[in-house]
Amino acid sequence: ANNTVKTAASSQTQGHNPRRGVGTAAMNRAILDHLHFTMARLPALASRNDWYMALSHAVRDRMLDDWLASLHHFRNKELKVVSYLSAEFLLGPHLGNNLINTGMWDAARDAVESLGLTLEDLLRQEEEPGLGNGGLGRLAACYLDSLATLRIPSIGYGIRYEFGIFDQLIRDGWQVETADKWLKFGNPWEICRSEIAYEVKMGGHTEYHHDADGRLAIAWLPVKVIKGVAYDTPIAGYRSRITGLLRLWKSEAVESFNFQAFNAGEYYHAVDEKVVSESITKVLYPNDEPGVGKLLRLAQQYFFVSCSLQDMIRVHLLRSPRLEEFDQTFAVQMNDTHPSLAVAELMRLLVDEHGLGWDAAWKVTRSTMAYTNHTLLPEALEKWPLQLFANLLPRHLEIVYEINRRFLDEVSQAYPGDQARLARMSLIEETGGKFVRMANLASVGSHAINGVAHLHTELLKETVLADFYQMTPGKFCNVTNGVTPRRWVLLSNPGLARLISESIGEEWVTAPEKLRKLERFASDPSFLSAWRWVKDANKRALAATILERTGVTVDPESLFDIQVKRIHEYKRQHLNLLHILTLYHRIKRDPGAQIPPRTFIFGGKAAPGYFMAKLIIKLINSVAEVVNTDPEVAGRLKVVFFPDFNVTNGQLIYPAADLSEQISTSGKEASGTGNMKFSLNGALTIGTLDGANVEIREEVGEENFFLFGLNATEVQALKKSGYHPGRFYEEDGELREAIDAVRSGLFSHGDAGLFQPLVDHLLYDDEYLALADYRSYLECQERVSTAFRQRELWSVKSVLNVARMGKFSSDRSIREYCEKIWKVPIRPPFPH
Ligand code: 475
Repeated sequence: ANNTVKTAASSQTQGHNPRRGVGTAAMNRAILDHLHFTMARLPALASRNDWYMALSHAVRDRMLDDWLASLHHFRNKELKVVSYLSAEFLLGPHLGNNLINTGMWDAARDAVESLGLTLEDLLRQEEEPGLGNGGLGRLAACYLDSLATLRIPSIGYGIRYEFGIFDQLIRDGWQVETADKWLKFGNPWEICRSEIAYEVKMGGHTEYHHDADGRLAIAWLPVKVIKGVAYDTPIAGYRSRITGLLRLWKSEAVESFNFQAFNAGEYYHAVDEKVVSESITKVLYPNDEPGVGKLLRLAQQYFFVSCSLQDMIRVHLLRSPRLEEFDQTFAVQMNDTHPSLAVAELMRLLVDEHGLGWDAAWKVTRSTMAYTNHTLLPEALEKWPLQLFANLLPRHLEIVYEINRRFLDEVSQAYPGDQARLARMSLIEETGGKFVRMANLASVGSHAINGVAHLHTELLKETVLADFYQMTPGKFCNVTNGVTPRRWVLLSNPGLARLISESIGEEWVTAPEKLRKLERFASDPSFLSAWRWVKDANKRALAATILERTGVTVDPESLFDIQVKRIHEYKRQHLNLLHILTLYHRIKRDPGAQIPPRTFIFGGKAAPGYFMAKLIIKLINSVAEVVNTDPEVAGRLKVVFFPDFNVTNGQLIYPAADLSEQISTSGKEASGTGNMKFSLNGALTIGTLDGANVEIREEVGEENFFLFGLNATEVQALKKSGYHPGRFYEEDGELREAIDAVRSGLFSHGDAGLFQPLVDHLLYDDEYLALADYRSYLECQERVSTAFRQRELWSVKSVLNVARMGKFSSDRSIREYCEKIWKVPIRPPFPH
């Protein structure tokens, strides 16, 4: 930068990167040094958290050489930088992952043990940064891992929420939310860059005047200016010597603006202002919240998008003064529509602040931006009430209108006289209140639009974005999601990772297609028994934690049947419940019934304002209470709600599953990524033809996947012909019995009213066709039970699942983004 101070040292730093000592002795020394100099603690008085902090600082130190070298890429004109804009990054704990990716695990473990501690204990100390709701945020985190592993210069841009996703407690069977205070004990992984800060304007109005040269100049006179400060977190690639950058923005008051009238009377007013400014990045919004249009959420979106684009422009100007070439410096990916204000903001920065003409600015904006869609649920498509948008972003509304005017001209040229199409494609919705449609803004402003699984992309083209597809089919492509095998196998399932590596070598970690080599071990009895041993150990570990957290004893020999994901009607946790209720009734009817023991494990958070989802949690817990304590069940069925499902808990849960529940209504789950984590850890899937399930089944083979239910076409047809859930209820005795039991108060201490809303919803609406798929699901579950009786065969299927899951590595997804969308060359792997 211009303000770099030249010193004797600065001329000799480039290219020369001595790695700090990574042996056990050096680590031991570094931990003690940090305990002393960073934590200011004597070893005898240090808490476990002090040791965790000292170790983490020692590890971070050792990541800095690679990181500083990687930051240099941003200035290299030859390298395009991927900028991943996301309102959420659900990272999960850093320490273990960084130890794995940098190869420092053994040294750290030995150093910690030489100090009389265990690495396991220190790992447990970390509060995970839960800066996301679920799939979308976790996907962003997997992509950062892959970008760094593939040595692609990248920056993840987002929001440094002070409170991430709430912690979930279960009280009397109900979900209770508590604040996630992840920063309470400090965050050793981030570095505050006070000097990297930008001002963000909000509110007010615009004025037009002619400048000295007679040109029209536009001034936005805001009522408020907020400062965004960068907090950087290094993201280690797997043995790649490249460290990616996650840059999160924290909002602060602008001193000059707020404190300009600094006198006694204004002081408290100024402090008030500071509180308001800092509130922008206070809290992560839960998804699935009914009642759109929270001003603070729009402010968050604009805030992080503006800081990020200003930062990118600064970086670009270090390379070249020509902003027309911005698209050669950055490829910007918008993770859903949450960052789609970037289209209007980049136009504003280029036109208003940097003097580009509209056409030049539009050309470079479009060729820079790309948009990923993550949902087909029409109610989840973001739109902002026009008045609210106008109040916060008056200049952006003008820009949106201008984009829209020009765009609708193109539409009417392409489709003369098609008024209905114009109304549908407009960036402004005008039927029943006015709104700005963010998916339309993102689509118009991007050169590429992608869905996250093959089926999802096809449905996108046919439904929510059909008009855009018809007009510009070439913009559309599919990139099926993936997950990182580093966190989701190496770190979370070390036993399985070791067995795999001992059998086929270690290449699978970065070349998962090599997992295919496991296929020939599927007929080796001693390998299969080692495989089973690993799974059983994982099940015992989960059983111990379940006992500790819920007081429920579960049998590690039983089939672990697991559904963990956000609670939502379209994901159909209640369909899973109907199966449990049916098994329960079969046992009650015939206490000697041959039912192979099963443990049903649920986990997931409900949006705090989503009543039906919360009622489903209550019902799971209520059924658990009755079933788990009924002596006639005799331990054959256990139901567990594992509280506070998050990344940390996921790392324990996925490796312990026998059966993965992926039972959404076909056509509703965009992709799913939990489905991939389960199968990669040797679970078999019971699922519908939805999202990435379709592709998982194709890969692992239909004989190794339990398929049931209507497909997306049949779902559409049934809905069109008029769906009457009541008929399924009338015609299926077992279904009736299950629903009647819920209705009777059997699970609510006789309170027949408690679950009435859920029952009514199923009988009279059942938007997600749980009753239509019930019988097919039950029959399929019987095939599961039969298969599980033949343990050897089950293990073969389990091995084949893992062997054939290579496609679902996020490395493959990132390579596809590079090729199809970002036009970033794939660099050869780092030789190690
Ligand atoms: C899909 N979150 C999964 C996953 O592509 C898919 C929505 C609004 C506000 C905040 N967060 C959201 C999502 O929409 C989300 O997580 N979507 C999920 O994205 C990754 O695998 O099918 O439901």
